[in-house]
Amino acid sequence: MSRPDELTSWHAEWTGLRVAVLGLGVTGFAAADTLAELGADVLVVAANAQEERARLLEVIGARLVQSDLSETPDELRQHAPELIIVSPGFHPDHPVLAWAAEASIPVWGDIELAWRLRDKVGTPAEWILVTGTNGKTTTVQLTATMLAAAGIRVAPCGNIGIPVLDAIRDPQGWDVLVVELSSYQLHHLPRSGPGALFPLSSVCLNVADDHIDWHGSIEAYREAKATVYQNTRVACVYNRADAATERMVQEADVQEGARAIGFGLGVPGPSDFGIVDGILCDRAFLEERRDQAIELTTVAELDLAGLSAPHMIANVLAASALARSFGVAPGVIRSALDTFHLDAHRIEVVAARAGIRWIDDSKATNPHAASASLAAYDSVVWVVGGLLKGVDIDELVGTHVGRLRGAIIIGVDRGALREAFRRHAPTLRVFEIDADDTGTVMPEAIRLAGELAETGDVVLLAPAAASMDQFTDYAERGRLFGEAVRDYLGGEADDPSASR
Ligand code: UMA
Repeated sequence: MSRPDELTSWHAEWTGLRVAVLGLGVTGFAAADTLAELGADVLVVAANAQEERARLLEVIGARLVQSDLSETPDELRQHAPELIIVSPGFHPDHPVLAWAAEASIPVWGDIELAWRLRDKVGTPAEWILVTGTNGKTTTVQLTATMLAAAGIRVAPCGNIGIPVLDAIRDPQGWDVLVVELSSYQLHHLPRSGPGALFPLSSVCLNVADDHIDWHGSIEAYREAKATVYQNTRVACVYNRADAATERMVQEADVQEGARAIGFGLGVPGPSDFGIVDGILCDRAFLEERRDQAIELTTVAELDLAGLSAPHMIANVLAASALARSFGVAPGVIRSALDTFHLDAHRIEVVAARAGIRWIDDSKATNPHAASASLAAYDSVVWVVGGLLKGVDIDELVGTHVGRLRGAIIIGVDRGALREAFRRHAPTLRVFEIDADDTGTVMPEAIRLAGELAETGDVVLLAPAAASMDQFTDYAERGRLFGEAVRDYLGGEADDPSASR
């Protein structure tokens, strides 16, 4: 056994361990900070390290090597690391990872490191894992809100933007961590051995084409996602409308007694969550033997909270299943949902005027998310495009062409979209924005959308693509969309909250 294998506790002997951390983003900094606190000898290697983080590394006593990492830097070789912690964004074929494999240096992701260190404060928290192509962050937030409403100390963390390593170092400790895991983070997780996770419950919400360029194939992407169910102890929650997720549960190596629990918009079978006559029901965690189903809430109530789009109801059902697996009472789930607010840029109505609603779903960064968004409306002027990340856009266009009044193509990968519209809707009015300047993309798109839209229409930003070609991130893309809409309407918008 190598030394790192034996390191399965915060209280183990980490002092002097030579560790290299790859990357100095949110994850890399949290890993370096944690390892420095443990007394390890930390070298951070990253391209384009942020100045503030580089300065903080000095304060905590970790060293930094800035390198484009096209090959393994000498300083890294000289450090002779016994362990490497890799940030999620590093491609599996990265030359430094190939070097580590050749030199038999163990490579862990931040999630594995956090799992091994989870006993820092008191009794370790239970972990609930959430992955899926779409809906992860919302489901994490819903689950955490439900648990918190029951008085449970809960931290949402992971890919949501809060490193799990920060959560496990909270001085008060937590009862439950609800951990959002990206396919990148899952790719780096071991399925067995000393670093394997044993979550209380887990869910893969759905799988559709995304991040194919990173994983290499849809099969590799699915395989990474399936890791979420490995060793689950209580509930493997899957999507009844997505057979791939059910198969993942069937094929996973779970703990004895773990149950497969389905969720879906139809009538639930035994051991499922679903809907009967507009009532969301739990048929899995029945409290009395004679109960047929437990009422959670109604579609009408979700509508009042802005949560009644079909994919949002699915997220609510999945989150309810996870919360129920930790024993949260149905009445608590209902009241938690009453006060829940969706984050910005997720089907956010930014303005409404003259019967036209302007909706920002900039978070729809892949075709699957955009499809769910489009399906919620009958007549749409669609603002679409950006970085397509190697996924096929043709089917999305073909599926929704009947509900389109027109389309505005933005972003760099316009060719595939142009071709899809030409094939599926040769008479549809389609405009392209050929702008180099970030500041002009949205104003131009909104002006054209305004020309196309008629009363009863929705102008929907659901790009089906990543934003980094022209914007810092999806949040900036959404913010600029909102600003352009408000400028275009000249301050005459109605109250958007009145027109969900
Ligand atoms: N770096 C290199 N070479 C590489 C890759 C990265 O040097 O080949 C360096 C960069 O210079 C930078 C650092 O690594 O110093 C960035 O690391 P990173 O890309 O892994 O990103 P972090 O800042 O650590 O943030 C990551 C997640 N990012 C990615 O997976 C790309 C964040 O998810 C997450 O919130 C955070 O950890 C905390 O867990 C973001 C994301 O876009 C939101 N996720 C993707 C998604 O949701 O689709 C997967």
